[in-house]
Amino acid sequence: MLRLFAEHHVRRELQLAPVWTMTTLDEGGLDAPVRVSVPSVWESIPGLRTYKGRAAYENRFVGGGTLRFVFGGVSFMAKVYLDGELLAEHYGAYTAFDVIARDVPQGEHVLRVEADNRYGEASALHVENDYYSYGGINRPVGLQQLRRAYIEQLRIVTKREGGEWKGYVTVSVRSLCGEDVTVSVKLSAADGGVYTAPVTLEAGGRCGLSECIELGDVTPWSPERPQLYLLQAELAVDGALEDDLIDRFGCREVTLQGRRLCINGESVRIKGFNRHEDYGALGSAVPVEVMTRDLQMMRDMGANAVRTCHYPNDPRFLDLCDEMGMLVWEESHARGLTLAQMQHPLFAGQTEQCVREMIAQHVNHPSIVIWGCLNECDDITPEGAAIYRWNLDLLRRLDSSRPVTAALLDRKGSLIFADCDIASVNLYPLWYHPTDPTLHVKNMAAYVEANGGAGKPVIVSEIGAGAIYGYRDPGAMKWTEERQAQIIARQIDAVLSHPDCAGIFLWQFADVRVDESWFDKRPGCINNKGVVSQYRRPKLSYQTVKECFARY
Ligand code: ADA
Repeated sequence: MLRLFAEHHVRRELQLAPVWTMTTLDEGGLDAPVRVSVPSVWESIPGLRTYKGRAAYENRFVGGGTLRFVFGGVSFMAKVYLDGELLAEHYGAYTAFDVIARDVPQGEHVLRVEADNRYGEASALHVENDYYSYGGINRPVGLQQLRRAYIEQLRIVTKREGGEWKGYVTVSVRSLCGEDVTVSVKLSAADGGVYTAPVTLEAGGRCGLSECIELGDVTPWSPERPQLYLLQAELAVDGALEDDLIDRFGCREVTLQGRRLCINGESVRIKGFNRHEDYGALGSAVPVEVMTRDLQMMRDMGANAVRTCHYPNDPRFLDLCDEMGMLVWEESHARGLTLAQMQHPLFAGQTEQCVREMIAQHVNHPSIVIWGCLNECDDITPEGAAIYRWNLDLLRRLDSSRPVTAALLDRKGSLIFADCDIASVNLYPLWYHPTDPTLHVKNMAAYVEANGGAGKPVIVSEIGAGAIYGYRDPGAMKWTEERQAQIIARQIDAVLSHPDCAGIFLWQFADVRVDESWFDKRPGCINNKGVVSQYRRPKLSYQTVKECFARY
């Protein structure tokens, strides 16, 4: 399942066998094919812990007609073949893509996916970094059978007007047949329902339909009461029911009032974590059990928010955030790129694709309250700032219902505070430099105020310290759990006691694997600033965070 609820009652879903045959294709791989369950990453196989290359995944299935293959995520370059014929290619591990094959004869077929995690000229965003770009089919795969037309996208924006909740819905329908047909959509959401007027859909074309639904007596979505509703779209083609798409939504409006983020007019103080999709040997193919537990642990520590650093997350994780009332800052993919890297010939296209896919795929999640982009890239040269502006504007153009921001490096000279709705900075006082956190936060907020961010909410988008799990010593030297706990306590107090700060995202929830080029700064090739280990064992700082968050 790609989501945590049924997306279709009408569209036929076929089952792919969960275990595929994987063959490595490059040097350093295995001598023979192996059977692997999907989703997974090949680094979970001991002999492939450091394999950088390609692997072919094959799955035999029985089916026919018009088939749609949906890939939740392939890390990080994919080629999809059906019976030996190349059907599609996709870049980027963290967004879904689909492939449609028409007139497939009924019978047995071979689906082959080549995943490739080699850095190089073809990749501007996946580069050697302070997290790991795993290889494999790291999110679920779906197979569906379509008919003459299908619903490609469903989007709802909820607004409270005159005391009543309304859902502004747009549906995009795509024709898969060779003649013109008449299509209409029945939309149901909460207590409301509406039929779109029939329109002619040209052979092979697309059309967009929009309607406003009066939602009736609904309970608004809030962190305390995360009430969700289903939005169901049923497509009639020449009067016959042929397809459907179901999504979930919540009724809520996100606004900025002065220096605060508000949900339905109520101000919230963000107490959050940065969380990478990474779980020990399972890498980025994080099971739903772990996602659920992660969120429960964050809640237990008193957190109400999570930042999906530094890329769009698995929609099942976002589904859980919707259900649990966790506020999400979701961002497109890019971390720590220099101007030269931002001027890579593929950078503009790959970032744009990631932003477009992220918003199209995740826009209905009520938990997402902030869109972000370009973590710690070049915001201090005119060229870099222009790229930031372009990305921030793209986010706004694609969705004007949420504030946009970017987590910036802690330094002087940013040119883009004025372009962000929220000013966000990553700080590491007492870890990378010995500055007192209260003074550092005060200076940072004053700097933001004087350099384009006047009056804006300020978020400390990262703050934290490292600790090697299990390394304890009363001397509390660097890398001990004691030292981490002491530093984090002072950092949280410094941020949350500052009147300009709308919130904090601690760096980070759990330890993660990093690329080997970071080995000298990251013991064990692990970024160990987690308050829990790679396998979610709490460090001393877990209790510290709980106590500090409880004070605010
Ligand atoms: C940065 C960056 C993170 C991580 C962190 C750290 O702010 O955004 O990805 O590298 O620092 O651990 O130093």
